[in-house]
Amino acid sequence: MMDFHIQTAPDRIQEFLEAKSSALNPFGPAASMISDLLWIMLVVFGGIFLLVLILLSLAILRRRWQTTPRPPLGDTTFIALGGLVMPVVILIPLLIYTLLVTRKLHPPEEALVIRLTGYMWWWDVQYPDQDITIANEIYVPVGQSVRLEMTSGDVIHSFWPPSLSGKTDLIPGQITRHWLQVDQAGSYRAQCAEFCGLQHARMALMVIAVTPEDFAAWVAQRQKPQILADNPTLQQGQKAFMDEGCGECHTIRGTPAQGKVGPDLTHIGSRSSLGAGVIANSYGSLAGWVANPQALKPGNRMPPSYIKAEDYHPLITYLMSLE
Ligand code: HEC
Ligand SMILES: [Cu+2]
Repeated sequence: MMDFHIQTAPDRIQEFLEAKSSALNPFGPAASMISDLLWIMLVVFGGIFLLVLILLSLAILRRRWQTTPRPPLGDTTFIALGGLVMPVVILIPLLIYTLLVTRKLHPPEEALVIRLTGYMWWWDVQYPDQDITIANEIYVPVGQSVRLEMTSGDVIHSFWPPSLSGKTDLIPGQITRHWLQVDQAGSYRAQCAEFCGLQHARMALMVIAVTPEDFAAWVAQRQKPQILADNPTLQQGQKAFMDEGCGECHTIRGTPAQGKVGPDLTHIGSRSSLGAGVIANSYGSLAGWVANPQALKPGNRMPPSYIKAEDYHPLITYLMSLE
């Protein structure tokens, strides 16, 4: 007798669709500074653009009004003012302001440390002090400074959560740092912002900000290894996972599966999406992904699997039970 353990997806899909990702709609101090800078530049340069257009129109029209020819370089003070003094007076303060903002974007020493490693085409996320590994999503407590220490396992990627902060590259062999702080609980979408191959566009990452209490509860939950319940369906599913070689590439903590090629699956059942934001996680989409990951994300580094029909439901049920 099989027990059906089918997750309802709507709340996950909702979370996914509502994830904020606009640089014009900041939800953290870093994003606010960047958007202020953006607006100031837009107003100043928009004003200059308008002024230039007005002067240009006047110049075009003047030829029709004036009949006496003028020397080609008429008014040199106008050229000196408009071409030299004005740009210096406008650009130097803006340059200083930009440099000051850039300085302030450095992450503080006192911060929650998260290690982020980019791979083609997914994100490995580790909390070294909490001993937690997840993938494709980052949980953070609201209002707390987070320092991302980032690197890449293959090519250059770039981390960009538009409504939270700026962009920082993930570079193989180097550690780059990024300051993340979220003011309001919610889901925020980040995206790889450096072209990194075929599925670059499908390399999203969810930043989920929760209250400090919820974060503490989340940490306690994520620290637990997976202990197999005394349930024949789940046991059959776990056996299928090991027999099919999934554990060569994936880790499920508390089991013999310790692979590091693909995302850690210790808590795959609670993941909001599969394939780094390709599809909301549900029983159906997970079954589809495992059957043929190349259909959902062509070119990704997971091969199709050939699982026995009778093992299929137990395997997916087992994976969904890993919360
Ligand atoms: C050759 C290594 C390899 C094998 C074998 C493998 N996978 Fe994967 N798997 C990957 C990689 C790499 C990804 C990430 C793909 C991406 O998003 O670009 C992945 C992604 C996944 C995901 C989505 C994880 C997430 O967070 O989005 C699931 C679920 C999964 N694999 C399950 C399985 C199962 C079940 C098996 C065995 C039938 C298996 N994998 C076999 C490499 C592998
Ligand atoms: Cu990338």
